[in-house]
Amino acid sequence: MRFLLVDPPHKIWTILRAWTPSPGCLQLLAYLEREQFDIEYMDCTLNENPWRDLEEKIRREKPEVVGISVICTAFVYDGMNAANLIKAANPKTIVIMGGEHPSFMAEETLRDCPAIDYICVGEGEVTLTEFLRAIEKKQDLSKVLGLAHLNEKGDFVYTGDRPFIEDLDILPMPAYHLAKMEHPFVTLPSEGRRGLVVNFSRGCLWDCTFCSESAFYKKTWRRRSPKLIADELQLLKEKYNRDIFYVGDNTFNVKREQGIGFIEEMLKRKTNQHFWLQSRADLVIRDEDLLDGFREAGVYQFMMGLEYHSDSVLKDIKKHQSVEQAVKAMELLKRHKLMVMATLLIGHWDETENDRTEFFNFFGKYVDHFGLNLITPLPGTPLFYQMKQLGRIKDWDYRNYDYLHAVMSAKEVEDLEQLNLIYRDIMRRYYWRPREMFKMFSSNPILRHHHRYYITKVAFNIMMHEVFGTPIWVQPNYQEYKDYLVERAEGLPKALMALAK
Ligand code: B12
Ligand code: SF4
Repeated sequence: MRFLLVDPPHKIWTILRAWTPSPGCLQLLAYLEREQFDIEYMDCTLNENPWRDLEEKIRREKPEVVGISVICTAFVYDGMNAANLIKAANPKTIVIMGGEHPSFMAEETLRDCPAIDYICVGEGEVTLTEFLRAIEKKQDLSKVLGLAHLNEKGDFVYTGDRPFIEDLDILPMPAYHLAKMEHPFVTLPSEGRRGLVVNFSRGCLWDCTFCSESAFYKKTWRRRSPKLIADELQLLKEKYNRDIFYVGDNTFNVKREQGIGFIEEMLKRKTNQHFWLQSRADLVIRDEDLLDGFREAGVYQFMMGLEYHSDSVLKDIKKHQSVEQAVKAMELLKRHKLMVMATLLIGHWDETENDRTEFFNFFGKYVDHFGLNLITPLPGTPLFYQMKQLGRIKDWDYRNYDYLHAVMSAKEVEDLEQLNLIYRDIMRRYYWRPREMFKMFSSNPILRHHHRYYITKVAFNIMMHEVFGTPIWVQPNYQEYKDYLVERAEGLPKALMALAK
């Protein structure tokens, strides 16, 4: 039986003009490969003609089952469009979708897009394996946990929660050999080195109200052991020439031992690779004595969700962290010559202009990288249900659920476009300050490169767009699905046009 896993056509990560094969997809593929399925992977974003190539592949090869991965809410329409195209190209193909958003919104997604036959709710490896085996042997799918679908009467059916894999070390090495590792988008802009996004753990033990990861993994945390992490990194160095990484783990050092193990392994391997890790302020403080070790092991930056400059907001979003801890963690990182990236949230309900000025002055003083976001009620999170009930969600177009667009109003700012302008204005004020300009000449090569890249490529492009109306950069191979349908109008069923999102 042939199984094709599709990462549908997306816009690449505009901020860095980069892309990465989804670590979750590569993990799924490796698992299926070990189970000896006949598998293939299509990361459409990297194709010359993403929609056409997908359609032609389905027509030509007619895989029995196609899996579609949707890891961000903002990508869900891309996934639905892909499902519609696949069904139009071969109605017999069974389509299963997986990922965070469809897991949380299974019924809504199935009803919105009848071309999706099943949704895998939660972690995919075991559910997908059992699903494919059951299809192969024509067995009863109701026994496969973690599956959602609509029955003949149109009722929503869910087979029940699939328990998490207890030990992530049983998973094979992600299937990098199936990814287009040499594609020019697959990197991170960083001082002549080739980068990649990797992932070594799942979940987090905290429960910040806006966090979809904590909700997806039900406040649990599991990790690959440091030896396997180091094996993966070594493979990436030796076979794929990768030496700089954004480690996507939500909270890398939930347990102190994870940090200690990582440092020991990386010092032993001497691969001369560099890492940007994510953590929390309280954990950075707890592991102060490990910070030099982290640096020597190749870590150059910690990204922390510091979110806001006031304890009342931190309490409101259940950060379980104080402003004092944020300051201490930033100072410690600086003292140990590690860079500070803060992810921050504006657009809170009670926020005033004065709050935003204080916010800007507070974080502007400390951080090397300013990860500004607009608070977003991601489906599945406590914030989503809270805001839905309060009627504060004003934009239901999931494309805008990317932290860069306002989708909820605030008490003083009803208009979402106004909030978007406020966001852009803070970003502009931050990056056009002399302090940030000087970073383009910093003696720290990574900081220098980031700021040169960000200011000359991204900020300058946006400024030219705003002042002279020149187009915002878009990747050359990106095509809106609607435009593809127009191009193909003659050859596709008319009804498909109406479904384009
Ligand atoms: C890699 C990554 C990316 C890559 C995208 C890679 C890709 N090909 O899609 C890059 C770096 C480009 C990226 C960008 C963004 N990202 Co991102 N990213 C991640 C990251 C770090 C890892 C994802 C991952 O692999 N996880 C590990 C695997 C094991 O989990 P998984 O992907 O959920 O997959 C499992 C299941 O969901 C399921 N499954 C998944 N697919 C399928 C398919 C089938 C058929 C089946 C059966 C099962 C299944 O099985 C998998 C294995 O168990 C996560 C954070 C995290 N730690 O997860 C954020 C995350 C997914 N990103 C997020 C966001 C918001 C973004 C941005 C929108 C942010 C921004 N403003 O820049 C951008 C948008 C991109 C763009 N076009 O501009 C959010 C999504 C939240 C949400 N619910 O929408 C996350 C969760 C981070 C966060 N906590 O905020 N991202
Ligand atoms: S600490 Fe970070 S990963 Fe953990 S729940 Fe909060 S936002 Fe999510």
